[in-house]
Amino acid sequence: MPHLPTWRLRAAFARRLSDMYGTEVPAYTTLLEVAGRINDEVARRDPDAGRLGSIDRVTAERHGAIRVGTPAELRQAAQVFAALGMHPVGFYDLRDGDIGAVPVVSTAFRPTDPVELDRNPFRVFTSLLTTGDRRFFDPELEARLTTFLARRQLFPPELLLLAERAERDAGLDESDAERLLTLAVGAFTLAAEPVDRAWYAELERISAVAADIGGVTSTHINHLTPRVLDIDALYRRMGERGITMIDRIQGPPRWAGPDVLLRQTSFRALDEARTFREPDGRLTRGALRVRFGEVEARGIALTRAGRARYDALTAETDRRAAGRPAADRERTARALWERDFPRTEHQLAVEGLAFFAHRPVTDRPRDGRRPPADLAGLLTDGWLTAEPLVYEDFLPRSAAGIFHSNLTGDGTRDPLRDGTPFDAHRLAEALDRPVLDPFTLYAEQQDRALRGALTTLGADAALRVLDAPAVN
Ligand code: OOG
Ligand code: NI
Repeated sequence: MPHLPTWRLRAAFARRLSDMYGTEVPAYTTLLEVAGRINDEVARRDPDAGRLGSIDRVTAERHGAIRVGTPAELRQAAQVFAALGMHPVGFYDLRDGDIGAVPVVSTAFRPTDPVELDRNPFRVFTSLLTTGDRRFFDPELEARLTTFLARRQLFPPELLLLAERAERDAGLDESDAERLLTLAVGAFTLAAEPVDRAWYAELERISAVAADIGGVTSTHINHLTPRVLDIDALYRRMGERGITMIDRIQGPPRWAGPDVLLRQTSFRALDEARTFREPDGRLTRGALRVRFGEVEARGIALTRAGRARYDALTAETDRRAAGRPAADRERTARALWERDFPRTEHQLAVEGLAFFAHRPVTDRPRDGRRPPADLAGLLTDGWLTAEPLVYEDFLPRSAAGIFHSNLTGDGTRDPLRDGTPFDAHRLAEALDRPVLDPFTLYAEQQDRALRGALTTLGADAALRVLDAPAVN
């Protein structure tokens, strides 16, 4: 029987999940329509539209978000994603942001190889409830949560076995693939199981996210996010269709310079009908509103130095725009960016602020001249071109902002208590798999391309630029 390789499983999963989510959240279908139309318009008017990914990749591109309750559940989710060629990248701690702290730590499962990313870049932001964090949960509530979570099974054993096999064999035959996909989509579908009203409400007082994770017996996809080439146009057009978006687009401002990192915005999903079990045992109909719609525009991946520049600009924007309306903030941000951020990709490359794949230019007469031995010279004199690498990850501040703007209440957090220390290392232990560092992945990709390009140019001296700190 034909073998379906990992990437086909991933692409099929992303498509089926999208179809399923469209039946659950109708506004998502509207969002896909509007995003698709805008992408076509941009592709027609802008010859550079494919610079950060082919239009086919961008049209199929989604990220999802899921939330789990225990390290064991996280390991099982990781097994399912490993079957699809998605690995944990990055560590995000959303517990003590100044806006909208939520009791979770997160990672993103995604492909890491550039070829795999081109085939299908599906990624899932995955959050783990930090039940041991005393700012949110006292020991007694933690114990009850642990008991509740230990009794549920998010992923059927048959799915986990198939996923192990798919990971080991880098794919499955057609009938096993069909079974894996059906079970995997099923695991992320909103379950009909009644929600225990009192238990849910008790957790909701602490955090709506805690209730969404620990108040029910299954998990579900929280949102699925398409990628759009002009997010400002999308924001306006969704408003015209009567869908109320949050008050702004998170991330860098719209400006005349290069698109970097990630810009995201979202809207709250409507009430969703759920069955509740009341304290007296009766079943009643009610509604919950925990899921939302989100859309994003992706830009160039920044190096650590570039990211530090971005973080500094964001902090300065916050300082100046504190207490002002969203439109003022956007103007303030734009003015600061125009003052402090490189206005061209070339400048980003020369200053080592963003990641690029360098390609050799071999079709120019050189009159026997040798390539210079520094990256800036190689770029400025036209020996190399630099293709930007797309940012494949998330921004903790935008994530916290998006979580927050879609919650019902602020919940309660006791700031006087200490949080449990949690870092990438501890998350890797919980996962029993390494958590990869996004900066290292981009740097390796850049490095490989640059070595190849310099070898083609015969730029022996220039190979030494690889050791210069500005490169990554
Ligand atoms: C995850 C929120 C983070 C993003 O795009 O930054 C996120 C969640 O709501 O579970 O998806
Ligand atoms: Ni998201």
